[in-house]
Amino acid sequence: MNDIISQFVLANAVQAPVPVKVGFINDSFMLPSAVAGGKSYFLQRINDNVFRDVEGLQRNIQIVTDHIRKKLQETGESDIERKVLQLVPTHDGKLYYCKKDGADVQYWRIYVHIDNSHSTDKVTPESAELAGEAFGRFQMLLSDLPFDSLTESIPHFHDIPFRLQQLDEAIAKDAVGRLKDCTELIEKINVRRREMCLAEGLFSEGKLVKRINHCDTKVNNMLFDESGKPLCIVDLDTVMPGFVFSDFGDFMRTGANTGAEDDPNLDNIHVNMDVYRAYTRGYLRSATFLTPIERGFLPYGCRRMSYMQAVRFLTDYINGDTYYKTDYAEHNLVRTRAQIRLLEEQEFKSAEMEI
Ligand code: GN1
Ligand code: MG
Repeated sequence: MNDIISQFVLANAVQAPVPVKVGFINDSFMLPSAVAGGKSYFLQRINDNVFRDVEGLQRNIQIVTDHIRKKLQETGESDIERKVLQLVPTHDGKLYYCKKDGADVQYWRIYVHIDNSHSTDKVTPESAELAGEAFGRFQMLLSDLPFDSLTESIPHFHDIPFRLQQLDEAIAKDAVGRLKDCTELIEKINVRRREMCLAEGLFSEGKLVKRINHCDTKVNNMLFDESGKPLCIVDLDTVMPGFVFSDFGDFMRTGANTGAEDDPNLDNIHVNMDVYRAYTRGYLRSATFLTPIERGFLPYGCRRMSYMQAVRFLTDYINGDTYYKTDYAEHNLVRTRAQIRLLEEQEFKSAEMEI
C-alpha cells in the first residue's frame, strides 16, 4: 500500500489505510491525516471488470468535478472543498495509478476526504426533498456541458433497446434451462417494449436531448453536513450522458417504493406518494433547465427504470446469475417479479404521479 500511496501528490503524511465499506463495486480505504489539522484522503481500487475504460472513467470524473467547482466559484459559494469531490493526481500528472505485478494489474485513485460529513440510507419525505433538490442541482450545474463531452463509463448502461437485446440473446440461448420459469414475466416485458423504447426513439429523431446524469441516484450517494444539510454528491463512477428523467426515476425505484427491491411479498410493493411528492418538489426547485417534454416525462422515467431493472434482473436469471450477486437460486427471478409489480403500481398511479 505504501508504494501505491506514494505515487500520489498528497499535502501531508497520512496514517495506515483503514478499510471502509461503501458500495459493492470498488474497494475503499480511509487515509487519515498523520498531522493535526492536515488533510485526510480516500483511497479506492477501481473495479476494472465493471469499468473497462479506467482512463475514460477518470476523465469523466475530472471533467464533471472541474465544471462544478468552476460554477461554484463563479457564484461565490463558500466551503467549496466540501461541496465537490477532488481527485488527487499522481506525481506524473495522471488521475489514477496503474500497478502492474506480472499478470496482475490494479487501478488505484485517491480523493480528498470530505471532513465532518455523513450519509444516510434512510429515505423519509424530508430526506427525499433534500435529495431531489441536490440531484436536481447536480444536473443543473452540468446542464451547460455538452452531453458528449463524457464517455459512457459502462457502455449502453441505461439504454433500453440494448438491454432488451441482451434479454433476447439470453432467451435464445437459455443457457441453464431457466426459461420455463419466465414465460409470464417475458410476456409482461414484451407488451411494453414500444412504450419503454420511446425515449431512445425520440432522441434519434432529434426531439429529445441527453444531458449529464448521475446514473445512481440513491440517497446514500449524498453527503450531509453536521446540521443535516446536503453538501456534496458522491460516487461519480456512473456519471455519463443520459435522459434526465432516468435519474429521477432511478431514485423513485428504490426511494419511493414501500417494499424492497427484492421483496418476495408483492403486496408490500406500492408507490410511496409522500416520498414521490417530496423528491419532486425538491427536484423541480433546482432543475430549472427542464424542457416541457422532459418535465412531462418524469413519471415515465419512473416506469422506465423499474422496467429496465426488471429486464436486467431477468436477463441475469436466464443467464444463470453471471452479473448480480445473489443470495439464493431464485433471487434474480424474485427481484424481477418485484420490479414488474412496482412498474404495475406506477402505471396504476400514473394519473396521480403526473407533474
Ligand atoms: C447495481 O451495486 P449497486 O447497488 O450500486 C447496478 C445498478 C442497479 C442496481 C440494482 C454498475 O448497483 O445499475 O440499478 O445494482 N450497478 C451497476 O440493485 O450495474
Ligand atoms: Mg444494489
